[in-house]
Amino acid sequence: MTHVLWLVCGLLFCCALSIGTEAEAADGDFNYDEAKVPQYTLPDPLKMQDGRAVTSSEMWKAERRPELLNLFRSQVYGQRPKTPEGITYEVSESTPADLIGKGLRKDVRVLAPGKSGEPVELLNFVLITPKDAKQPVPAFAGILLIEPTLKDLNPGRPLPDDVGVKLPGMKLLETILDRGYAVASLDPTNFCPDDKEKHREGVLEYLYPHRSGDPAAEEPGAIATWAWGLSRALDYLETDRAIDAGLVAVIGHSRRGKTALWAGAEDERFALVISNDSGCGGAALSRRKFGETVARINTVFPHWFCGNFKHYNDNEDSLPIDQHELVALSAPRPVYVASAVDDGWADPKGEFLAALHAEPVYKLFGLGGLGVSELPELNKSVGDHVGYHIRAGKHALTDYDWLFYLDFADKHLKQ
Ligand code: GTR
Repeated sequence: MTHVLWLVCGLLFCCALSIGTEAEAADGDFNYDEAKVPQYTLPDPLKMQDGRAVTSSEMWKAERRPELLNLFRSQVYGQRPKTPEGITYEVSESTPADLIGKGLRKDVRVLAPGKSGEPVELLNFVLITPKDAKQPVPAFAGILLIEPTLKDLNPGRPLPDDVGVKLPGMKLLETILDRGYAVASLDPTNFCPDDKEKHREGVLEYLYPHRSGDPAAEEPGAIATWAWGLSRALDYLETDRAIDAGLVAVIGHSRRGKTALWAGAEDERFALVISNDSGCGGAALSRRKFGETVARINTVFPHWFCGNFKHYNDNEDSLPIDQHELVALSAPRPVYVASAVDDGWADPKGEFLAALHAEPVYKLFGLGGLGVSELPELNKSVGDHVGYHIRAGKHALTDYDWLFYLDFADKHLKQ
């Protein structure tokens, strides 16, 4: 079936839930005019800080990648939280009636020893696997709200109201399962609440009980903490025989799209990386200052990034990195960046350019990038190891986006 037909189906099922309002800050202080984008020079991903050229994939892996990763850790997202000893899992299995026999659900609690040795929950996630799979399956992992399943099966459990991403209805979930993928969705509510006052009340309180306030200089912010949580979910997936843990794509939308990119940068076990409408601090180039800016994001969400990132408020040109190098940290694994045309706040063109300027790193590995140098037409997926599309419509993760991601995953994970 073509994508167009799928789009029509998607509309008919009326599943896609936009979270446009969450991301729209219609405010005269922000630039939405391409003519007013300042002149800027991007750091060269293939130039070491000491000026040496990166001339081989070996040198990228041994020298430049670690250098960039450290710069993003110390200047943008914060250092990786430490992983405690003695992690165990508690898994409860159920067969959701609303998946019409297609899916098996596991609720996984990741536990670590508390003060007096008793296990305490660090995080929890839901895993839905295709029920009749004959062999371990690839999976998508992210902070994704599998709303119908959670709501129907856990009537007593409140839905995180700020997750924003909804696997839009059972039709999509069925499609994902029918195409042979599992889905793992981390719940940030208690793990690392998306709240500037409360973000420490979960795992950060457990790991660093004497700290408080906004993240200090290189301390992990919420994005780094969520990304770390996705790695802990992946640790579990490595133990689950239903999953082929070498074939797990990390995916996310908006703030969860920023998280997916950072999770993929930090943890090379993720085989594929997908960022949907991730915007500022995600795929969008900071130096363009189009839509949301570094100063704005650090002011409204002071808990997302490390303290040092605030030095770049209204000072983007002094960043030692830009977000094309975050996209490049996925290399040589396939990476997909997507935008929505009415999502100016996230700077679709800046997202595209970050994907484009990640290409030289893929070339170093002999891999193809986008294959185009201008924004492609609407609703058309381009690219080889770097994928991209710009969808008609608003800020959202829709069925339509998912169908491109499924195709991209089929191409790269199912050879
Ligand atoms: C907005 C924020 C964006 C984006 C969005 C979302 O308010 O400014 O960076 O992450 O939220 O997560 O929906």
